[in-house]
Amino acid sequence: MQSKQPTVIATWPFGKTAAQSALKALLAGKSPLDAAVDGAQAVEDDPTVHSVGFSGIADALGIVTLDACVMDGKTLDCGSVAGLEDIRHPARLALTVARKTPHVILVGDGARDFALQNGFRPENLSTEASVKEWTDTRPKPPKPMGIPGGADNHDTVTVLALNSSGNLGGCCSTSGLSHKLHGRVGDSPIIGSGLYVDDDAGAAGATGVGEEIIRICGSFRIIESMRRGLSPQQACEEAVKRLHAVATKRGKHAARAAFLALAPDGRIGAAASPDTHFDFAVATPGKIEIRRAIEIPA
Ligand code: SD4
Repeated sequence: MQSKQPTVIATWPFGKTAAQSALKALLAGKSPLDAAVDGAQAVEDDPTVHSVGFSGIADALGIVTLDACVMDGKTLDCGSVAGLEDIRHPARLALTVARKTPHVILVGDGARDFALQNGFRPENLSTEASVKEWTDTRPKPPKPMGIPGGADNHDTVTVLALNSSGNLGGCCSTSGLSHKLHGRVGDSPIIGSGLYVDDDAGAAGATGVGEEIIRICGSFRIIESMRRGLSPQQACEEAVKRLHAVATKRGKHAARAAFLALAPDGRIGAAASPDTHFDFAVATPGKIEIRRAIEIPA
């Protein structure tokens, strides 16, 4: 088999941190899945990012709850945690769910207990800056939940990695929509919505308003389109168009969402709904760049 160029793509400008760490891990011989988790973890640890991991923006009750999932394109093994409190590395915990349990999803206290049993350390995930941002962006007068898709209440790190053998791995990690209802789960820990990876077709991931992404099974949809022969770019554009069509059918304004895809041969796709300003990072050996996704008119 012809050797592929190791490639990592990751959502948003902070995806640069993720892509750099993941590429380093890939080049050191880690699997694409382990590399993707390393990449996400670098963003989870960054206190300046208020939408992922440590220092994430809290929910409507002021509690930070994290969602994440992982998927291995070779085996289709997957793991996920949702509504996780006090643990800063949900992506690694999702990987532990995949590797150490017969299950796919653990939620809430069960996920937290599992983390503690597996050596994860509990800590307060809020920082002075994240509490200030929570207060400043809090809907006034208070509403049960922030406006989905508002400029400041999103951003998930989704990392897709390809190694030289053509194996793919992916990971998605977020604190979800800020000011979400306590207990709300978005697309990010839902296999097929926030992430889907299959070496036979490709890897895809999402960011944006989870409710809309779940409604169209966004990432699975992209991978199945690629399996039928669409390019990663065509498949991402089709998913955004579908999301808009569903919103129109429901008589709603299309919420912001964006998709990324990586083919087993290294081709990349990205598309977003209007005004999303969706930037993503692309890393290959010796090169890292930020690209802007095409926005599809609603
Ligand atoms: C969610 N999709 O919880 C996440 C949030 C996000 O860009 O990615 N925003 O719905």
